[in-house]
Formats: sequence, C-alpha cells, structure tokens
Amino acid sequence: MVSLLEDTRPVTEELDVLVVGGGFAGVYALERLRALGFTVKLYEAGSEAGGVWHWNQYPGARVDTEATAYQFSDERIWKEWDWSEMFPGQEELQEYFRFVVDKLELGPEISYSTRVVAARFDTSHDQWVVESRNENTGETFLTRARFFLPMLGTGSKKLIPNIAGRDTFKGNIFHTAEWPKGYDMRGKRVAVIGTGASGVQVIQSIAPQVESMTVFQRTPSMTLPMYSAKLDRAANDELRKSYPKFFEFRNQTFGGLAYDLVYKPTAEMTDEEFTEGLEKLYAEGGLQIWLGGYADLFFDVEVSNRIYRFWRDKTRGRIKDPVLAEKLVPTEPPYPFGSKRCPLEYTYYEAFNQDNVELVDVNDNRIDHIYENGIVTADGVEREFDVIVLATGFDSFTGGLCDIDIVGTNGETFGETYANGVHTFLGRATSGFPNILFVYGPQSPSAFCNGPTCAELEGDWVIDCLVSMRERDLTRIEATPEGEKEWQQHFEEVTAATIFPLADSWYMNANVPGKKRELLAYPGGLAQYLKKNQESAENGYAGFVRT
Ligand code: N01
Repeated sequence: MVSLLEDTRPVTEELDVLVVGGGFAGVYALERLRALGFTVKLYEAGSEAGGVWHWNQYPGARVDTEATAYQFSDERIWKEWDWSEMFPGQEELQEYFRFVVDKLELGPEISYSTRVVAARFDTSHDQWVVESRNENTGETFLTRARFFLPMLGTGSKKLIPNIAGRDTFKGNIFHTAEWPKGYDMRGKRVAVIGTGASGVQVIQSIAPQVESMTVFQRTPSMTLPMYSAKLDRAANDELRKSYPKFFEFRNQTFGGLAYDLVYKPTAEMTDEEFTEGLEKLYAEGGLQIWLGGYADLFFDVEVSNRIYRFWRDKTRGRIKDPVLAEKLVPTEPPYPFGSKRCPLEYTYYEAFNQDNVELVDVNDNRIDHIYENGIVTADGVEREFDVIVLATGFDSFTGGLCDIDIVGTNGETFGETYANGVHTFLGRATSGFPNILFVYGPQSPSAFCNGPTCAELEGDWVIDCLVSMRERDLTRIEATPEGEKEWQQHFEEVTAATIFPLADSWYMNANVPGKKRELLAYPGGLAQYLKKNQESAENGYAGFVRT
C-alpha cells in the first residue's frame, strides 16, 4: 500500500482544521472555528449529527442528565428550543441536533457518512494527510488539514464480547449501539447481556413487550430513580429566564452539571443530618446522590458503604423474590457505591418480578457459548432466543481513536503508543502526534463531566490555542514527554485518593480485555482541571512545544 504521504491522488480538501465526530464537542468546535475564520470541516461517520444520540437507538434510550444542563449554552439555540421533559429521550436529542445544525447553518461544513480511516503527518508542511471513506459508496479520498481534532467521545467503539459460536446464531444479535431502527421486540424471546446504563434502559423498556427475557448479569448496577418531569412551553419559558446564570453555575460545578457536590465533611454531620441529606437527594431523583451528593463519597469507602446501605434499603423491597433481590441488590456492596456509573431507571427492578423475566448470574453460571438457537450456559442448559442484545458497553476512552490508522512522527499508531498505558498532557494531546488535540479525550474529566459543558470549556481552550498560534504564525503544537510525566504524576496522585481504583469499571479501562487497568477520566473535578489548562496557556503553553 502506498503511504498516504506519497499518495498521488488529488487532495479533495485542504483545511486549517479537520474536526472528526458530530457530537456536542465536534459541533461546538466547528461552529466557533468557522466563526473565527478558520477553514474547517467536520467529518461524521453517521448519517446525521448527534454522536451517541445518533447511534444508540435502542428502546428506552434517554439521557441521564437534566436537559437544562445537557444542552449548548448558545442563546441562539436555547431561546428557541423547548424540551418536552427533564430527561429527554434519544429521538428528541436527535431532533435537537437537527435543530442546532439548521439554526447555525452548519450543514455545508459537515460531511456525513464520512469515516476517517487513516492519517499521516507531513512534517514538511505541518499538515495531516487524512484518508476518509464515504460510507455509502465505499470511495476513499484525501484531505490535508493543519490541525486534526478527533472529537470521538467515549462511546464510539462498541465492546463486543468474544463469546464462542456467535456467528452460528440464527436469530438476530446486536449491540445496543447498533440497534436496528424500529426493531419490534413484541412477542420475542430475548437475551440481554449486560446490566449497565444501556442494559437497564433496554430491560425496563422491553419487559412489557417481550414473550420472555433472560438477563445475563455479571455485576449488579446501583441504579437510581429518574423522575422526568414533563415541561410545557410555560415551563421552558421559566427555565429560559434562569439559563444565563445557570450556565455560569454549571461551569463551576465538579461535573459541569445542574448541581454541585456537597463539600461539608460527613464526619462533621450527625447521623440524622447525613441521612436527611441523602433522603433529600434521593427524592429529587437523577444522579444527585452520586454526582451532586457528599464529596466524601469519592474518597472514603466508609462513607460509600453508608450510602450503599441507604440505597440498598430503598431499593431491595421492590424485588419480590429474596434470592433475586440478593442478586440485584446484594446485602454487602459488590464494589464501593459511586466507583461505577449509577444508571437511572423507572421500573428496572419491577421488570424482574415478571414471571417471564429470568436473571442469570454469570459469575455462578457463565455463558459457555452461543449456538444456532440461543445460549448455552456452563451448567449445560440451552436457552432458546429470537434475539440476543449485547448491552456490553464500549472500548471507551481510546477505542475509537486506536481504530483509526493514525501514525505519529515516531512511527507508532495510538494503539502502539498506548500499549503500556495512555500518556497525554492534560488529556489534551499525546507526544508523537503533533497538531492533534483532544476534547473529552483520555485523561480529561470526560466520563465525570457533563458532555456539553466539557465540549464548550475544553473546546474553548483548544480554539484559543489555535487562534494564538495563528496570530503568531505558528504551525505546529505537540505535547512534551516532560509535560506528560508531570500530568501522569498529578493524575495518579489524585486517583490514588479516590475509590475508583477499587472497582473493575469502564472508568478503569478494566472492561476491555488486554488493556492496561488505569483510570482514564480525570477525577479532580472541572475547576481543578480547567485551572491546570489555564496555567499551561498562561505560561506560554507550558507542557507543549509550539513552533
Ligand atoms: O456499558 P457499561 P453501557 N459478559 O460498560 C457487562 C453512558 N450511557 O453501554 O459491570 C457479561 O456500563 C458489564 O458487566 P461488568 C454512561 O456513561 C449513558 O451500559 O463489566 N457481561 C456491564 O454490566 C455509561 O456508563 C446513558 O461486570 C458483560 C455491561 O455489560 C456508559 O455509557 C445510557 C460482558 C456494560 O455496561 C456505558 O454504558 C447508556 C461479558 N463478556 C449509556 N462484557 C444515558 O445517559 C460486558 N458486560 C442514559
């Protein structure tokens, strides 16, 4: 194969900036960079913008963050857009992205169904030569871009478990992120593998429709009630009045959310005060008990265990069968509460009270293989299914990036350079890959930060950086290995104080066989993260070399 650098095909587009991915981060960066006069394009593999909301069309897909916080702070959008409820569903979010793209007239700058497949850095021009494929025609073409911004989010690569016999199955088998649009579950015998946020939403949504459902659980989720209030025009108008101040507040919270952590040390609270606080947070619903609750939760296993007992006692009574209750809501915490993502639910636990819903704990009885009619467990029992749903999550932080054949100046791909662990400066860039800057990337707050908030705040840092380079006629930026070491050290110090390493979660990269077990979402909070970014910029982009 001819190297992209020697490829003689004509270059289709020559850009200042190529943005990859049409989720919140990509759309935000595209609009701002265009307004600042950069020649910029966004390539999106899907047929529409929306990121995870384009791909995840499974029944019950619904955002777990309040709509007030889960939106752009751009008044051209929120002044006109009405949310129908506080936790909108996937279709409404997809519609929101259509509205944003139309309103900001971004269409001409977006190439849909365009998947970036490879990139090489041309050191003589300080440009990336990027090869992309049209997903409809299969044709490939070349783009040259000075800056290459992969804004791939944390859910762009599906994690498909390696279960023997998968290809022999005669029914339908699909991952939650590739759900066939409108696929009808009524009357089907269904297997669901995985009980994370996606699994919980699927299970509770299809339980009333299916003929039967078997849920294969490896780890129980600590799932919280959602309570999505309906919002009419008047309610939206009322919210609009508060938005400017609200967005300022959102940007200063730990996770860029509609609420902040409670920083009062729990040791200074009486038992009554501790419990009353939990009752209030729990009654408000959503993720508040987790990302808007006691900050101590993340640093003190004892506090985490107390909150676990509170949650357990609220939840367990909803499950009729005591054996099942112990599986779904164990007496003792299977991992510290808060160290894995809490999904949100309405009727998740009630689904298991149905006679036609069965739970298989794969720790007691593992999935042995898939056969033509269903799944065989280690005990030799064959269960027949029409559909197998893989709610098995994502190769989250680096999967999408490593899937693109990007080779850096050291001759390594991202997969190779991260083989012994991810290295970045500020979660913003990796040495050896000049002019590639991340937003919501590995070692940034990502999973601990509300998507739209970090899309804007991290995006602003990247955009300011590109503007300052343009003003100085600089054409190349690269993270230094020294900067990366410093960030790694800080990252590890902050991580060591938290409860996150105590769970095998996707936060810890522990869900992907063969990858290094390491926390890849910065747990120090948004304020501290932005301060570190600011310090670098104010010190002449310390931690980077710009030429
Ligand atoms: O994925 P997950 P997800 N055999 O990795 C299990 C966001 N999100 O798609 O816990 C058997 O959380 C795995 O078991 P274990 C949100 O940030 C948001 O559900 O690893 N089981 C787990 O139960 C979320 O955190 C929203 O032991 C296997 C499940 O599959 C993130 O996306 C909605 C297995 C995977 O859970 C990912 O959520 C949905 C195997 N081989 C998602 N491999 C909203 O905002 C994996 N599992 C609403």
